[in-house]
Amino acid sequence: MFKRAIVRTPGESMLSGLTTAKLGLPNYEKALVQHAEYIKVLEECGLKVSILEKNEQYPDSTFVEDVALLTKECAIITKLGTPSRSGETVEIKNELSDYYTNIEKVREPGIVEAGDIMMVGSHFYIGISARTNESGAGQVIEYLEKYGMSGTLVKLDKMLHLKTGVAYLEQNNLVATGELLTKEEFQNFNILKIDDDESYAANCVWVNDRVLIPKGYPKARVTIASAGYSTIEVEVSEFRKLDGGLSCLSLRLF
Ligand code: CIR
Repeated sequence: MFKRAIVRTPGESMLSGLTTAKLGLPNYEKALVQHAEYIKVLEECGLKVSILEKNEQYPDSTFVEDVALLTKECAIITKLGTPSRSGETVEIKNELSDYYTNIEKVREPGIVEAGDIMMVGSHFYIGISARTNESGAGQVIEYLEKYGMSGTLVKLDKMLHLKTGVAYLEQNNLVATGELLTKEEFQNFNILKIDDDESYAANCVWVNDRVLIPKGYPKARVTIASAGYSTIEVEVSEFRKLDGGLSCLSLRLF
């Protein structure tokens, strides 16, 4: 179960955030409303939410999930894989030191964004993508092993991050779409398939027996609800315009 979450209010500079989505510029006012709603939903799921101040210097800094991997035993500060985001990790260490005594850090030539890392109990699947390389993933696995956990690599061809297309919902249930449906590594899970036309909804999040899913993906919602989950829809259209999903907007702590 999660107890806390860390989020960061988006700054107006989000309008110049990185994107491949071709959905137009985000509307800042709408993004603020959606972000506030996201926080409310996390609170509804029983989490105490720490809200970091916006940081205009980093247009993508609202996507806090990428800056650290949080496990039950340690926090691992990542090394973001794109120059415009590389400074985002600097202040997170202070924030995490309130909750963790064991804080590790990925170093060059490694790059890792935690959107590429999916937790399944004490095992972590790490996507090798344009943002996470083998050196970075290898360092993460070493740290995990140091604290009695484990990790394996999953090579990605198309997705921005591993969790762009896959989400673990506990009880062996895995939501997946696109290239991740057929990965050998995932064939022992009960796969809940998300169709290509709703692939954005594959980035959903299990939070204390509820599943947060983006608003506007009815087939995905039925698929997840049919597996026995209570779903909560959250509107995140403005973050989607920057390739960001629901999971990217928070760091969840035990
Ligand atoms: C980026 O390209 O870095 C941001 N615009 C979106 C990051 C989304 N994060 C995630 O999927 N974990």
